[in-house]
Amino acid sequence: MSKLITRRGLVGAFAAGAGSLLAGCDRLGDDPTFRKGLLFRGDDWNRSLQRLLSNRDAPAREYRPDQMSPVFRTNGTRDPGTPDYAAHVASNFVDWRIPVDGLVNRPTAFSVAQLRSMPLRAQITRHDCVEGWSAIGKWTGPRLATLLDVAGVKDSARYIVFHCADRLGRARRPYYESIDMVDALHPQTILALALNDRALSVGHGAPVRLRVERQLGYKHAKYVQRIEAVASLDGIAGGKGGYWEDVADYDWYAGI
Ligand SMILES: Nc1nc2c(c(=O)[nH]1)N[C@H]1C(S)=C(S)[C@@H](COP(=O)(O)O)O[C@H]1N2
Ligand SMILES: [Mo]
Repeated sequence: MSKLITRRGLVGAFAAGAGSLLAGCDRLGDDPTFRKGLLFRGDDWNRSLQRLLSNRDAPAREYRPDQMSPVFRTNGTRDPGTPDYAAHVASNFVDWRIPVDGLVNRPTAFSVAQLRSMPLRAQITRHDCVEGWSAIGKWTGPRLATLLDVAGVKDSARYIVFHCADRLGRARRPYYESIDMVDALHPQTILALALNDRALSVGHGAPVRLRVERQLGYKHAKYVQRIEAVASLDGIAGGKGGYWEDVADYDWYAGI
């Protein structure tokens, strides 16, 4: 979270002018977070200002089909490699279920078929990995917001955590990632079922992976097997909100 924290100084400096900025900004009127009145709730004040100043609602750039990369490489885990995952591959993920739980009113487990039957969004975006490569591809899937709506995410939820089916490193720690509600509800945040019009390959995170455009590659959790709404990241694994955040001190907010 270092970026959020380091921006606080900046945010404070702009606070005096924020009232007039807010008044002139109709765009906020459409936003569920703002409608719920979160904006003026003490602790969220800085976060909301930070969002306003950095324009966190802005869409990521989308590209034309002719700009798509001929090859989209894979990175990190290329196959979770467990007997359980192999069985799901063999049965084409018919029994794969993604529970959405934690701070929700109606915990719900979604099958891949259910996700496929939701309104789907397709977006051609650029993936940027910290290791120094990028690729442009077309991702298709339902918005995360749709699932959160079905499950009835509570107002007390501040983060959405993605628990993955793979384990990494010598310690075999499970991969996981998390995002805040600004990114969770963003229209381009989807649970991708397909890359370039084909069902996700094992290498790219079959059957379901997160796309959180405007953040770096490691935030895009592959092999999503559980989605949890939480008020704090403290109790989860190393407490820093993601596998790489825990083991290598990567920034939690990996904005591009
Ligand atoms: N579950 C899981 N998700 C993951 C990773 C991983 O190792 N495990 N690697 C991350 C990194 S660093 C990148 S760059 C992208 C790579 O996605 P791709 O293999 O589809 O190109 O996945 C991200 N999501
Ligand atoms: Mo990456």
